Amino acid sequence: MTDEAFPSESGSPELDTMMLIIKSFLEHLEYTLGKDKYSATRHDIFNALAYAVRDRMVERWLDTQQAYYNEDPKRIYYVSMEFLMGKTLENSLVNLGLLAEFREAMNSLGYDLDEFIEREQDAGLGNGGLGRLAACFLDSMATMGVPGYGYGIRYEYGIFRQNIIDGSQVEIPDNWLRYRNPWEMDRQEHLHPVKFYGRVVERKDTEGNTLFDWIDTEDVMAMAYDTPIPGYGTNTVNTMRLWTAKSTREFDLSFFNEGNYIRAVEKKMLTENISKVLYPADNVPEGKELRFKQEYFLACATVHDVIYRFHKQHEDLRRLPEKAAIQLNDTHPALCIPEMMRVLIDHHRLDWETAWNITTRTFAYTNHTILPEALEKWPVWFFEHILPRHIQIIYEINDRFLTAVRTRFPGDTGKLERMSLIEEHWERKVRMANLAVVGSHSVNGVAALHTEIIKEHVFKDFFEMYPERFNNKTNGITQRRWLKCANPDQARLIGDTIGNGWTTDLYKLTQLRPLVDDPAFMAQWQQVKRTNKDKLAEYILKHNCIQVNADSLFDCQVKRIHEYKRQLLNVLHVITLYNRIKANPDGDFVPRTIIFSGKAAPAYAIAKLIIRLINAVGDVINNDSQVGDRLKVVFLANYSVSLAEKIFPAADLSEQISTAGTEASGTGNMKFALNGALTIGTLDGANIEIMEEVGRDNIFIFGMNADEVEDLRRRGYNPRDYYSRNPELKKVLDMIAEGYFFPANRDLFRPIVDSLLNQGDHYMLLADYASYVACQEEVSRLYLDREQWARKAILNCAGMGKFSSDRTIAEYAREIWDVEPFEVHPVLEYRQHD
Ligand code: IMP
Ligand code: B1N
Repeated sequence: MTDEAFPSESGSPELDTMMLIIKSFLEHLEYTLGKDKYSATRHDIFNALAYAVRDRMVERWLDTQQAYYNEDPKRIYYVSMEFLMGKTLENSLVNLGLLAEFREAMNSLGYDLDEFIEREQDAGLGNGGLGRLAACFLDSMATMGVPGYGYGIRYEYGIFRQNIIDGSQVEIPDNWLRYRNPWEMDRQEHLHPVKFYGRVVERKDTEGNTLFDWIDTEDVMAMAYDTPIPGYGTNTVNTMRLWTAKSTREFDLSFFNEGNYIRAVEKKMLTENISKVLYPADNVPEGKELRFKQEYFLACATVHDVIYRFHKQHEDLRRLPEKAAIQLNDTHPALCIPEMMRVLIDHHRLDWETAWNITTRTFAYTNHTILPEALEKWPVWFFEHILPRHIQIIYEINDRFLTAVRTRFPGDTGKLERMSLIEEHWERKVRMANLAVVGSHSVNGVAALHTEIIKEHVFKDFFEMYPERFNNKTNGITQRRWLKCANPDQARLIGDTIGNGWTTDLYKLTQLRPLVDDPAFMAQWQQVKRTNKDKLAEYILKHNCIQVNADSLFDCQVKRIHEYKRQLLNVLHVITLYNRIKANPDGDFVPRTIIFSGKAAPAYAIAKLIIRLINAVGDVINNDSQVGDRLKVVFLANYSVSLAEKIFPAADLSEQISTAGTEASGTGNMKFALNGALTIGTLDGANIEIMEEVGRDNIFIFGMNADEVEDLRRRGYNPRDYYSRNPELKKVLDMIAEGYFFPANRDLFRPIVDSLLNQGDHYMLLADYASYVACQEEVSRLYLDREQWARKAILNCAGMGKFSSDRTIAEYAREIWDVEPFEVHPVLEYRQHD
């Protein structure tokens, strides 16, 4: 709808737009999908609609890419094993500014746009926060005119679908491509070979230099699929490029010689397994060979593409750092570093120092976790077997690096041991975090506290050696998806009151602050929340068959199930409330609906048991007529981007209760607050910065801070002290241990209580229990005063300016990437050059 380009046909530009949409939709239904209105399924209608929307992006997409080629700005490559995009239709329409037009066009054909917005499959190519952050960053880069690309893997199966059967998690494969993915375009011509296995031979060239040939390899092809990423209200459309594994044309001749055609074909097919499935572990690494191959597959294809694009316009690779920045989303793509070295040295014949200089100036690394078990370490024998050339390069990097350490800190062998890229235990391993730090010019954490912790603990030695490399980039979220799309009523109320500037400048929300004294605004605000809660209550009734009281406090903890996130602490509080009601059945209690949602890694037994416990506790409480609607416990199955979009707008209370010092940042905390929920949380991750922005009076903080946690651990923590001294806590734990919530198998939940009382309660739930329960009492008291509550909710939303991913990306652009916003001019200007 390049309205400037064409004179109006009907005399009304709106009508022209409508006609174009309808025409485009009908043409796709007929010519792309080969259907008419009699044969079209709902999937067909969705696909035709999606193609019509994609058409609206394509011109701007080509123009953006052409403009990048012509003007040659520095490109930013965000490399990530995960992109948790969720649904695309509504977000694209919002960013293109065509939501109303498409709604009307579909209406005139007798279709309800919302049905198709809802029907779309989530693209769930990620586990949680890290993958969703990558998706928010793509939206912000496109919106702010950063010439950015997302590089990842096109998994055929994304994060599993979670069913709850008899209270337990059951995993169902996510066959998200079954009804085709209308947003992607395959790029058969962008095909890179990726080598595995084989051996390295040395030879001399005519000048006597040593060259390395990696031969007898088994090759896989990486083929590109591109998805357009439209900015909000701009002409910029960036690219997300995902790689899929294709077998090479060659068959294994040895099988042919044996006359075994089928074996040859089978082997060929096995190589395509590399991009088959996303590993469903969040914050725990998967030490599997296939995962290692996936990581190298992404690294190799991406590095080749970056260099290929650079080479289209430049000769001299020494200029690469001026023209490209590569951001590593955690260490998962860190094999890019030795791969870049290999390409520069073995293919382009650069000397080591030049190659190293180019590499370190190009790469930057973001750390997302300090959990020691989550830091990636790959066995040296994996390298020797699968990437024999890379282990040579890593050894060389390490030799040179350790020489520098020795020079800086003579005689400090402990330091050498700790900083080495190789861990020398009974099984030698490559420490991927050390590799990423040494090979990058920037290392950042994702919230202020997290960055302090990596400087003082995880990377202390590295910080001493390279202080200038370390910096903080507090995470953010895109307000286009998490407010404008997810919560249209609140977005409209805000827009009607302070205008729509907040969609691209979230700090504009501060203008809501004075409105806490405006009774009319307050009433509308409360009405919006109530409507959202009614909708979620309907969803709960439909999916869980539980009737919840929409007037009760919606108390939500939605995130991956992990011990450090302490869903179990929340459960202890729930049982405490239950016991109080039972002890005082006629007492006055502030009614609560406790909502949980989240997936457990399939191999994480205790996390799965926590899901069972939540459901078992829910069964007892929800069916106890003495409790009534004063307390309900709901576990919503299959937490995903689209379920999150339903929960955040309906939440009153956001549970952010990780042990201080364990949650790197969190981003759900920001989504809740933006949608007008109050936070109950520890001084962990970005909660601290949320408190700074909304004010100490507008957030519920409890428990130990990170220093106190460390202190207590050093002094010796004994969970039994808390158990024996607190009768309410003791009773709760005894009930779980004795099978109160599962009489059919009274020992079922014993391992949970054991982990607390007999295995050290690593995340210190018992130490924070009393403070948490007391803080929850304050929450309930405040909820009785609905006006005070709404005031604080508004002040939370008003304070969220800092947490836009636009701010985060602006900081990366200025402080790490050194890029300026690049303006793509309206379509017409470029067309006229032709
Ligand atoms: P890519 O980033 O390598 O995918 O290239 C992006 C865009 O750059 C292409 O779609 C073209 O618009 C433009 N481009 C690439 N090569 C050329 C060329 O040789 N001449 C003009 N434009 C080019
Ligand atoms: O990254 C998010 C943070 O907001 C969260 O606090 C942090 O927990 C999360 C291995 C991870 N850290 N590490 C992972 C994911 C998958 C995997 O295989 C680790 N995820 C986080 C965004 O910064």
